[in-house]
Amino acid sequence: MLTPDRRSFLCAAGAATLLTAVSARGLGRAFAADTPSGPFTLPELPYTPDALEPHIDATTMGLHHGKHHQTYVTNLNKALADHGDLAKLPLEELLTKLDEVPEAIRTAVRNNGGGHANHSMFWQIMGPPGGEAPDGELKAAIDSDLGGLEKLQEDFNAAGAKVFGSGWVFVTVDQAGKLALSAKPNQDTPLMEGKRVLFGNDVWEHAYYLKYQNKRADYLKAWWNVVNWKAVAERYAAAKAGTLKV
Ligand code: MN3
Repeated sequence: MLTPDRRSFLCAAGAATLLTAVSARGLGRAFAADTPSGPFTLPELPYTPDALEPHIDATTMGLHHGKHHQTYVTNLNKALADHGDLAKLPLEELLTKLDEVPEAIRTAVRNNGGGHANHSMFWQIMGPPGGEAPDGELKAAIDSDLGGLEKLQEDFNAAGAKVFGSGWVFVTVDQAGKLALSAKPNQDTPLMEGKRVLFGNDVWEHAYYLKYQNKRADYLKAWWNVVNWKAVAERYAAAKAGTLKV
C-alpha cells in the first residue's frame, strides 16, 4: 500500500505530466488521453470532398469520411487498446481471426474493423466523373465472370437494393483473377472469409441520404459515374500478384 507521502508525490507528478501535456499538445488532446491515436489511422481522401459532385455531394463526403469513417477508426483503436498482440496485426489479417478475438471486444472489432477496411477501399475506388471504362484484363474478367459491364451493373444494383437496412455490395477477386458478386450486412466484408475485395459500394443511408433520401436505387445507379476504373484495375493487378490488402 502507498504511504501518504508517496501518494501525494505521485499526484504531483501526475499533475505535472498533465500540465506538460496540456501546454505541449493543447487542452483537447490532454482530455483525450483514453482515446488512443493508433495503431489504425484515417487515410486521407485521394481527392477533395466535392470531386464526386454532382453524383455524391461534398457534404455527404465530408461527413462520411471525416466523421463516420473516423469513428470506426477511433472505436477500433479503443477496442484494441489493451490487446497489443491483436493491435499489431494488419487489418485484413485481424478480420480473418475474429474467432480468436476475446468475446468482450469481438463485436466492436468486427463492426469497426470491418468499417475501417470497407471505407479505406471505398475512397480508393472512386474518383471524379468522366473516367475511363474498364479495359484489358479487367474488362475480360468482367465479361467472362460477370456477364459484361451492363450485366454486372444490373446485378450489383439489384443486390444493393435488396440489402435490408445497412450493408455493402462487393465484387470479390481471387488470386487467379476470378470475380464474384457478394452482398454483406452492416460492416461485414468478404475479408472476414479470407477473400479479397476488388471494389464495393456502401449502401448505408449515411452514404446517400442527404442527396437521395429514400431513393437508394437512384444512388446505386448514379454511383457508377464515380467508379475509378483505373484504380480498380490497379487493385485487380495487385490481387493477382497477391499484394492486395483491404
Ligand atoms: Mn459508410
